[in-house]
Amino acid sequence: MNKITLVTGADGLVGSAIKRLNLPNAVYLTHADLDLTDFEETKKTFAKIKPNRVIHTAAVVGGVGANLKHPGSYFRDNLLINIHTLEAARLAGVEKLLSFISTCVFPNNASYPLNEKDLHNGLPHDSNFGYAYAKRMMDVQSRAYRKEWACNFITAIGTNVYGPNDNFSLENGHVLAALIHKCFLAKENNTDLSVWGSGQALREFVFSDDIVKLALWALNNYNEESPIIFTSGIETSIKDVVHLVAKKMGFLGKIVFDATKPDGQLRKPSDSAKLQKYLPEFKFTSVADGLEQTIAWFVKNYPSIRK
Ligand code: GFB
Repeated sequence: MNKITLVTGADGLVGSAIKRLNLPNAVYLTHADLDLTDFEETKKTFAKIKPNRVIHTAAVVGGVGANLKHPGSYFRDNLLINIHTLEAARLAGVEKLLSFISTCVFPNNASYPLNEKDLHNGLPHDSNFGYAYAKRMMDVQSRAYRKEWACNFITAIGTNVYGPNDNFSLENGHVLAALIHKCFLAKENNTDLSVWGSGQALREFVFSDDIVKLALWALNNYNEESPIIFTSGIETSIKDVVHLVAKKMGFLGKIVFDATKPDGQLRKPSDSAKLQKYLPEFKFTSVADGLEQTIAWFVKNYPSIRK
């Protein structure tokens, strides 16, 4: 019998990357198809589709700017989305569910590199505490459902994911998407390229197609109660990455760092040991290659991009 895989957030960065794979017997739900903050609708939809497996990528996300502006709605909407999705999956008898957390939800004062066991050992960074607590509850809910109902619900922890069909909003997007959009406009309008913060912050940038390969591996092979971090473990500074974006886009103008804008967490290096134990041969796409593919996608699709 062919197993049905339901993908939530199919119009998002990771969801649309999964959709590009054309998985057999997959059902893709976008926000327009189903409002996951509405439990009755969610329960009905899951009961109708009867998925065997779920890859839950839907979330209300944004970069440091959006998180600083919307801690309340990010907490409320992500908590509702996650509680409803996992409960509807349980009621529908889903055999395996994979959901996503991100390294920004770790305690701000955690020891480095961030390790899965430290997820709840301290307060998250103030810049995104609403989102962070909502996402941490997904780990709690997955563990609790495993204990009470033997649900095989697993969680993967992503870092700063980027790629085609990201949200390229100048104000609310994640850094690489926002910088590509800004650089495109600066080149077109012959203006400076303004970068937020000091440029000293470090991030582990992981290409969306890599996250999808790891997600499918986990869906088929990872069954542990504790989360697993999907990271290359390689940090890149914002300063270096903005020069890489400018080079790849042929921008020759001035790059200015706007100290009135937040740096957010200075760094959040995460531990790749668990992933390497399972997949020692996995090869991550380099930031240079991933940026090349993302920029090509952006230039080809502009202006019909999410912004
Ligand atoms: O992707 P980002 O906004 O979120 O990265 P976080 C922010 C870093 O990039 C900060 C710098 O150091 C910013 O100063 N930056 C420079 C910019 N220019 C820009 C710009 O034009 N736009 C943006 N957005 N940043 C998020 C969490 O943290 O990480 C989310 O808040 C999520 O919840 C995401 O988990 C993965 O990496 O700081």
